[in-house]
Amino acid sequence: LVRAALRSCLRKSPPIIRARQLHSLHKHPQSRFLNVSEEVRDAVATGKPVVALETTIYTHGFPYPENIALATLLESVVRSNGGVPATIGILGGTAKVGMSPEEIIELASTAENKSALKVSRRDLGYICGMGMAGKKIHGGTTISGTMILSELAGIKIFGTGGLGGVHRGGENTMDVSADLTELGRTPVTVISSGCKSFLDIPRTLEYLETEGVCVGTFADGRDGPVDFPAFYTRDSGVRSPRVIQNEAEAAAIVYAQSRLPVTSGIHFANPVPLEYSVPKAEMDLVIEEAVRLADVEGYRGSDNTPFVLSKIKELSGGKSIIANRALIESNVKRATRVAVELAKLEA
Ligand code: PSU
Ligand code: MN
Repeated sequence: LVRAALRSCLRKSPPIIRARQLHSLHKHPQSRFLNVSEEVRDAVATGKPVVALETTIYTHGFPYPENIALATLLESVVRSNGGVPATIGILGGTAKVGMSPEEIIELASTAENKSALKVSRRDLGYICGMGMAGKKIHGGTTISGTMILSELAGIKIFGTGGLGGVHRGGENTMDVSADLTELGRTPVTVISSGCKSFLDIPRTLEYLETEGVCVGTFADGRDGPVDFPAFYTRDSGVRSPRVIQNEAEAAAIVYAQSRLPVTSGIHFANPVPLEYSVPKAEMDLVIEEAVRLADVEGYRGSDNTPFVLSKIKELSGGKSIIANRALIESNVKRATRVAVELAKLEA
């Protein structure tokens, strides 16, 4: 009787079943809502360094056709540094991890008529469900949306431009990017150039601490305290909680955290390359004006970030676009090197 009870107990053992189901999800992540390319599936299964790339920067950030040139550049940066790129977005209500060049062109082309949705955690069920109901919508995934899909596909490293944050006045509006809560709950490492200073950077860092997110900034041999970068500029006036020197240190942190019962994400900030940094005072003026216009014209909620970004572009001329492209490229290269170091540790 005891043996029979034990046997039935074992059979029901939920943690083991759950672990197996999770494992099989990573091995066979396909479903009617999620499509992972064969190349990415194979790379994940064989421990190759895979780097996730988001698509909101193409649908809501860069204009067409520069966005397609950027997407192509970023994929080639990953490959030439020894990684496998996984561009992630939504096509007709299906989440795609590892989009083909044709799929990227189809999604990026929506920038012309702004027909794609900006997809963060709250929008994933909506856009996939609408696809099932016959309304095929395309979507560019934000950092939050891209992290969820990366994790489902077994991808641990993700390189992009800038992180969302607590908006100025967020203590009243409660406009806090879903990127921050996602970093608190999803074990993916995001490498970006920090956040643009149209956001409240001190409150953003406080929020990330509360969410349990490790935040470190690459110093590359610089001594002394290092600022958490403010996208176009290396200084934000706010110290980075942690400083790391190189990709090997970053990978060791990712590896250690994955072996500990800590399931939050990690953010490594990569300061803009010096030769492309825009003087802070110059950028501050532009940003003040962009934030003022958003307020006057009533751009709130998820429309706020794209509006402010487009005004910054307009007011700073081509300069911000050049810096933007240079820093994304540098972040994606950095992300690939971290993924390569991590693959060595996991081999
Ligand atoms: N910040 C930038 N560039 C961007 C974004 C933020 O400097 O392209 C995009 C990213 O996709 C990010 C999203 O995940 O905006 C955050 O939007 P929101 O602030 O509405 O959460
Ligand atoms: Mn918001």
